[in-house]
Amino acid sequence: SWFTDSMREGKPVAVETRHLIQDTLAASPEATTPTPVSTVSRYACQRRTTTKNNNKIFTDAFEVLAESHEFNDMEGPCLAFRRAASVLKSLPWTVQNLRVTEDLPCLGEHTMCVIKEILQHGRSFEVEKILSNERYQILKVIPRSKWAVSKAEAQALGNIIDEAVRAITPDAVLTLTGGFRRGKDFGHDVDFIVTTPQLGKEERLLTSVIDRLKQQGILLYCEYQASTFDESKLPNHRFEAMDHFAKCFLILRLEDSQVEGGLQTAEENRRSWRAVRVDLVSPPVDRYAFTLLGWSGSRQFERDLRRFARMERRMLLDNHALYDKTKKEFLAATTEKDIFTHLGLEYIEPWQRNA
Ligand code: DCT
Ligand code: MG
Repeated sequence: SWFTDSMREGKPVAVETRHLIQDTLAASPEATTPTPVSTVSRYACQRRTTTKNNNKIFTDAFEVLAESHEFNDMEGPCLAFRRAASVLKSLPWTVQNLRVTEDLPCLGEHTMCVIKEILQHGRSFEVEKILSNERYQILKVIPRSKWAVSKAEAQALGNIIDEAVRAITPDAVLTLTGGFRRGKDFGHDVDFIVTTPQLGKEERLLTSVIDRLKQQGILLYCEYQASTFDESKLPNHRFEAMDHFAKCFLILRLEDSQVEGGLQTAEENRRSWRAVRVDLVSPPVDRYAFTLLGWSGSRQFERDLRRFARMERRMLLDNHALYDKTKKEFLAATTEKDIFTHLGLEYIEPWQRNA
């Protein structure tokens, strides 16, 4: 099995993990003891998580459990399994015994039981039961039925949109964000941010891009949402999943000839083009850094970044702004690094945000 294979590779059992905890949090006595103590932060924004997952056997099981709870509207346990999976994804080593998990955060009784089962039997019976459940299978088919987009296809789309954007506003900036910015090889869509140096010009830009794509005959579907962003309504104390900037959800027709190495379609389905989902968001330039950080994900990373800001710094972070509740002032940022600095966090590269 995968697990015994990785055991044979002889990966170290208790490798010291990187210490990412800073200032107040690092003042715990363990931080100064000479023995290597695995200090993994309970916040994903203080962990570096690449796309290389050394604990896939466990995190795949947790993902099934999280989904199953999600399908049953049980948000609490769902989040608990996602958090546990996220912690294991950040480890530069494979969990090989229960003892090493004792020092890890976010692992509850239930997740420990699953880890124990997998360590003993190479699989979890609870997970297998869910996988054989008909309701779970049906609900699972719905998200699976969508085609995954490849990196080459994302790049090809980037070129097409970049050309459209530049034809309209030569000094506009287009940035690839979402999972592809984090170095993922596949995604369910391609996310881009587009803005212009002149404040206020960005919203019209998006509608012009849509018109151009339509004229080119490659726009298969478009849902446009005008900006509802109102600076005077900041800071936003209410949690909202999405921002108020102008955005659109598109389905574009991507020609095989535009993609290096060809399309990712199965042999039997070979045709000269395929439909790809694209998200475009267009914030005013002074909000660009917040939007980039928010749209780069992962969802778990974003969730913990906001939670960290609120719980550890008394700050409110969203895709629009960062607000310091103690100083009662907004903290401006032109880059993502500025935001990490304001939060007193070490900078985490996009490819280390796959929490
Ligand atoms: N996002 C968020 N909260 C939401 C929706 C999105 O914080 N409710 C952020 C996280 C990632 C980014 O926006 C883009 O969203 P997705 O495309 O859904 O995520 P992704 O990481 O790009 O995943 P995929 O690779 O499957 O597209
Ligand atoms: Mg995406």
